[in-house]
Amino acid sequence: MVATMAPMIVTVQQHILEEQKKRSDATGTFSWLLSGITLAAKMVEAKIRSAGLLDVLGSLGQENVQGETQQKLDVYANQALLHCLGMRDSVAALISEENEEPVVLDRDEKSGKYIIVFDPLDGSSNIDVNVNVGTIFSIFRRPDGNKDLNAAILQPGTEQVAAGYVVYGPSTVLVYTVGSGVYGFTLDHTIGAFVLSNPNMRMPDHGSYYSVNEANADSFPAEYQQYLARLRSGGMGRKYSSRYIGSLVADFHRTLLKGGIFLYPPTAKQPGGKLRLLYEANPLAFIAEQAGGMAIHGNGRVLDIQPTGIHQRTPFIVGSCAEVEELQRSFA
Ligand code: AHM
Ligand code: MG
Repeated sequence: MVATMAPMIVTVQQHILEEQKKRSDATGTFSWLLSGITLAAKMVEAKIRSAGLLDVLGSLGQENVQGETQQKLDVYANQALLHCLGMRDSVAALISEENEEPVVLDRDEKSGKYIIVFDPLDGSSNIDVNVNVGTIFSIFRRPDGNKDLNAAILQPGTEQVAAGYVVYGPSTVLVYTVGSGVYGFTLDHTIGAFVLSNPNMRMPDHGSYYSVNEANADSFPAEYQQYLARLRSGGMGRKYSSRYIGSLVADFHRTLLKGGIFLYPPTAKQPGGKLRLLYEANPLAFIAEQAGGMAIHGNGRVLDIQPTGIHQRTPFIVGSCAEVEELQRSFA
């Protein structure tokens, strides 16, 4: 009798190792570093799953550096990432949405090769109502011979060596890129591992959804208002529906899978945009481009912005080429 083999599974760790083998400078350091992110993600997901049972919902009554009230799970997620990544020798600095200043680790230049930027729990105002939230991360290499860590931290998005996000939804999904395509993994609780579920993810060339907080539309610049009117009227040759969760990772994940466009334009209240460049826009822009989509801040590419501060904000428009190019043309 011939034994039947179970279908082969590929865990995220195996996948990262395979990706690294394709590179001549592979030392295993990078995969060890990424394993810190997956470990923290599993800790956060376990806490979120038990959120209704334990006393982890709701606000801690403290404000973070953006002046937003910190949710308890925000604090837990931040500590999990700082702990899991801070223990890796290869990490020189950690930049979190929840910390005003970079966390600089005492590493020499040779071992401390990487700088990691993250939003530990994006969309956390949605937790109390059981809506998807996420973790977003981005990894930079510390330039060789660079002693000034502050300068090394403020690199444009084109210099990212890896980026990804975890969406804590009905399933927990991790999506990442190291600049050679985009891969998605679903957490399999039976074996406690992220398993490859979406190989070589591609954003459709166009889609049928637009995603924006329309309550702000009256204060968008004219180009955005006219563009949204064209989407609604069928003036772009198809009928669009609107979808807005208000949780960036979830809105982005849908846009990656289904196509269409997500916009957070400048508003009267936030003339420079609301979303943060380093740990929200840049990682998702890198993933979108790697999947064949586009990400702009108006008349230019998000990844080309030279950051001037770690918590800087930017207008953020991301999605399928057809929809994003159409908007970009209005700024020409
Ligand atoms: P947060 O980092 O404080 O959670 O804020 C970011 C969130 C994004 O997840 C989402 O895209 C956006 O804020 C929604 O903003 P708004 O409520 O203004 O539409
Ligand atoms: Mg955020």
